[in-house]
Amino acid sequence: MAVLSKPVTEPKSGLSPIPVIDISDPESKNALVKACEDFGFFKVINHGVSAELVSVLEHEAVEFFSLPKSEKTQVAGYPFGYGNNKIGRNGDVGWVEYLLMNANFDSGSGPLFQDLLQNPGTFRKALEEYTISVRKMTCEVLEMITDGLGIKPRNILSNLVSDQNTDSIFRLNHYPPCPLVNVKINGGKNVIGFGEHTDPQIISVLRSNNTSGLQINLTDGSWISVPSDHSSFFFNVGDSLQVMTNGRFKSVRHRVLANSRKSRVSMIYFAGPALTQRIAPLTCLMDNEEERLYEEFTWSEYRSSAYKSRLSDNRLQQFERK
Ligand code: GA4
Repeated sequence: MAVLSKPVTEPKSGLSPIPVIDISDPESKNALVKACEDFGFFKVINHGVSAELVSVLEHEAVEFFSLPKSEKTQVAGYPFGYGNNKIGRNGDVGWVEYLLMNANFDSGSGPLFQDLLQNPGTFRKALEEYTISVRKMTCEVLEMITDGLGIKPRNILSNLVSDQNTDSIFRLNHYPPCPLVNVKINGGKNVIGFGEHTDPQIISVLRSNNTSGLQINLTDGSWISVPSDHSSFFFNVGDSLQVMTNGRFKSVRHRVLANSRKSRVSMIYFAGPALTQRIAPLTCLMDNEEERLYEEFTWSEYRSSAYKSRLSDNRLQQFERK
């Protein structure tokens, strides 16, 4: 199926400008803040997440996606479950199949495919261990960010994610090789894996295999490719963190281009707050005369409005203060 996007701008050549942050060094806190301000995006190394854990989960994901379609569609569902080509409910499509699930295993609402696989226990265990470990790393990063911002308490952001009612989700994406990738359709539009969008949550943590495709949008409007790196994690600021920092951090637009030769497998942890959490600019971060750029909302309100939108919409616009 051909899936269309706006014409693709060629990425800038040369060395990648994407900030690389060593989180084993507490001094990285200032570089982290700068990355969130300048790009809303950074790569994390020395993260402490076990490579074994990652590879077990990737193996399970590959096994799942190689099942016959008739089996995968047995766990199709909305919002959680298997999906193919359709993204969300409002007409967006992409060259992608995926599994979306609740990442809060504490809430007892883990994934829904227990009966599907030959060895469902292994898949579930890998998912649970991975999300627990990635959540821990995410909390460390958020605490380094608060240190870098010079605000207290240092768990003011990490608490949102470690809350027992956290509304965090986990996504496994499989982008099969796309034979149409170099074919220009409808006047030069290209096939897209996952269309441009921002993430509604606080922060998202992506890990992929060594197939490229991810691009981010810079503040000057140009797109750059993110060189793949299977042993690192890529973080992107979400809309909610943009609001909490009163626009100081950028919720980065990103997209995935289809690849003509190789499969891309990515795993993304979307760290979200509890549904009742109020999202508003943090007063401890604002100067005396600074104006609040956003109206306050609860995560539940924002999530429902986001899920009614199209992928590429500017979802924060309606919450901007006039
Ligand atoms: C983008 C971030 C996450 O992948 C996601 C996506 C969700 C979906 O795939 O169902 C949305 C998209 C995402 C934002 C706008 C709405 C909802 C698709 C869509 C068109 C799971 C999420 O939380 O928001």
